[in-house]
Amino acid sequence: PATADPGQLKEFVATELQRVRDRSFGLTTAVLDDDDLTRQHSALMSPLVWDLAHVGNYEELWLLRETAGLEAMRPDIDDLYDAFEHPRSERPSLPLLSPAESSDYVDLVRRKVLDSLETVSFEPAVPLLDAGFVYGMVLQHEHQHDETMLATHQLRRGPQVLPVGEAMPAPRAVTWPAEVLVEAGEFMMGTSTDPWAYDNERPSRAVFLPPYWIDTTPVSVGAYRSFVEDGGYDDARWWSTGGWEWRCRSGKRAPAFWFQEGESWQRRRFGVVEPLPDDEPVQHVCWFEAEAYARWAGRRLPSEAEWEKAASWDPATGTKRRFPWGDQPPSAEYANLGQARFRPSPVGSFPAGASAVGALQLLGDVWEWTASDFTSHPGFCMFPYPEYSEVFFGSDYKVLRGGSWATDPLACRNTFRNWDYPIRRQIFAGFRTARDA
Ligand code: AVJ
Ligand code: FE
Repeated sequence: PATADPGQLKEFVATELQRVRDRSFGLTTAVLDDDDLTRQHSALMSPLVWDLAHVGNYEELWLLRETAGLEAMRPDIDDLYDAFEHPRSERPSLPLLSPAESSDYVDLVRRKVLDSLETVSFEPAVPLLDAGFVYGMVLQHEHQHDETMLATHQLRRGPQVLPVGEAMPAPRAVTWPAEVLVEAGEFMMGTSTDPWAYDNERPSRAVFLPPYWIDTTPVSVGAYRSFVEDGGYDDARWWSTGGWEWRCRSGKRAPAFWFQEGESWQRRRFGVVEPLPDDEPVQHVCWFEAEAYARWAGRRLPSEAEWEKAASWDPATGTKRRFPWGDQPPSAEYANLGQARFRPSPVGSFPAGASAVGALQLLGDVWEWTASDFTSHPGFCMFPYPEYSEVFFGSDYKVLRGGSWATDPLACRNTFRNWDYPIRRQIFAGFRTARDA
């Protein structure tokens, strides 16, 4: 939020609540019939109607019960929409609300939220309300589920219902250096001041890193295709033990949604088949594939500290930026975010979005796998509930940074941490590589 004034903050919250809800309906009831909304398109994903009612239930929990002190509207449905009660694979067989009931439920919750927003006070002394934190949490939650719904759309078979976006012309022919140098030194990692940052991003602390080189842009489809065509998937040398196990068990030979027709490579994207665009960042690769590519290229994945320093640290001034280009909010000139195009932009786009060290496309386009496990950072303090991040800490999940073309500007920043299993390919994830200097 750009303001500390409570009146303006409320106006901002109300506008953003409307904007995210338009987005959610635009991915569900506005484009799909009841059968499509209630079916499970992949065992990895919830039926879309589950996501819709789940965001309403989460909003009710945090904004109506916890914040406004209201009674549960539908105590009978809480269990159905608790992500920890039922794994995704079970969700289609639950007695879920129908699409019409779900949309009525989320509407009713929302009307009560807007009523209570009028009288709520953003008390700095109440951590949930300080700077409207709990509203920011609910807004980001719905945007995160909208991105998950887009991944479900990508897995769905059937005719196209989403805009696929025009192919973008290649960016002006500037030849960027392949990599940029980040000098040795301390930087401030994480944040203690960003009002809507999650617990896992806090607190801000000094981290020393030796010098390293990091790719100027994410790895392109063309570069990744060279790895595929060089027999990369048949050569155990490039793969970690876990990665080779995944490769053999899964039988995968290329990123998800790629296929070959004769000599030419195609991909399927939101129900449309199109030639594989060599100049886009590669997406739909798992962590094991990213790691294998990096080894083949004689490089490695950056740690999340290396990623964050390259994105956020201005060595000239010794200050941290909220976004790679500075503290100004994202716009079309800086980054490809917010499902504006339904695809990544060509590598080398957005020169105005460069970080202080000259790296491009750190925010938007594709999430970037890092070498790091999703662990707590020193000084971590769980807030406001352990199931957002604390229960996922450990060595099961790998950290992704930066946000994709499907991530809303409200739900990303230089310190934001995403995570997933190293075998997952349904998210809009690619990577860039690094090496010691
Ligand atoms: C932060 C994207 C990993 O989707 O599992 C949604 C976000 N948390 N509902 C997820 C989340 C609770 C989370 N990620
Ligand atoms: Fe959720």
